[in-house]
Amino acid sequence: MNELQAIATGVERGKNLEVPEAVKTALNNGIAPYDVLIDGLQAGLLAIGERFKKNQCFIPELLLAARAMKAGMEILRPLLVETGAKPIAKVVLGTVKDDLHDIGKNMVGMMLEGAGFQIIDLGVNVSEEKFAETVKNEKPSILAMSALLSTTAPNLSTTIEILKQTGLRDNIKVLVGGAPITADYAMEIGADGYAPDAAYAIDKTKALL
Ligand code: B1M
Repeated sequence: MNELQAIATGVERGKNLEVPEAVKTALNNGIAPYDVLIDGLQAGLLAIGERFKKNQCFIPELLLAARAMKAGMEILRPLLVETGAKPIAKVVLGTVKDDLHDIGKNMVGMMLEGAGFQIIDLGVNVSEEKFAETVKNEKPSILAMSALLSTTAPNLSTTIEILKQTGLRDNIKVLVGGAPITADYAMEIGADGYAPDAAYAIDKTKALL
């Protein structure tokens, strides 16, 4: 088994002590941090997601896999976000109300931070009011929202509506993403942009400025 497969298998099996060690080994062997993230950590999580879909594993296994992924991401974080430069722009980031998925959002945050943006991460289960209040107080250039469930995707739309009602919408660009979101859906709800993954989120955020 090569280094990346070892990381993916470790995540899939929820080995939160072994995964950081496997990440360090891969980095020491010269594998790039981004490749470790995508082809190692994320690959493991996607694999367990497929098993979950087929009822071959259950929520506790998903939680253990998510914990192992996060343990590996902590090793990568300083390597992905290292930048001494003045921030390009401020981004408020969060996962919408009723949605507890944060791994993809955290990846987007890390990648944007690495690309020189200042990130204000509101976490998960963020209400429309909390997003609006933060936009009002922090005056970011971009509001970046994740939704991972088809049942929570409409909360992207209700947040945009509240921004309109409170007069905040015109001063900000809204970027949305997450597994159930498509470019068409983003356009339909009045977002300014959509990105299918964390790498594309950087290009899209820069393009929106
Ligand atoms: Co959940 N879950 N989960 N889960 N979970 C999914 C999302 C699901 C697809 C699994 C499945 O059925 N195959 C399914 C959703 C189905 C749907 O709605 N269409 C699902 C379900 C049903 C649920 C529950 C309802 C299960 C239950 O209780 N019966 C429940 C809901 C809880 C809640 O939120 N209220 C639930 C719970 C959980 C856990 C808590 C156990 C755990 C989350 C832990 C955590 O995040 N801290 C969990 C996990 C781990 C998953 C899977 C396995 C992995 C999600 C993930 O982190 N993916 C997932 C199956 C899967 O994705 N294959 C699943 C890796 C991550 C890097 O990808 O988040 O898509 P992703 O992010 C990508 C892109 O989407 C994009 O970039 C990222 C990186 O490339 N992106 C953006 C994301 N945000 C972006 C923002 C942007 C731009 C791009 O701009 C702002």
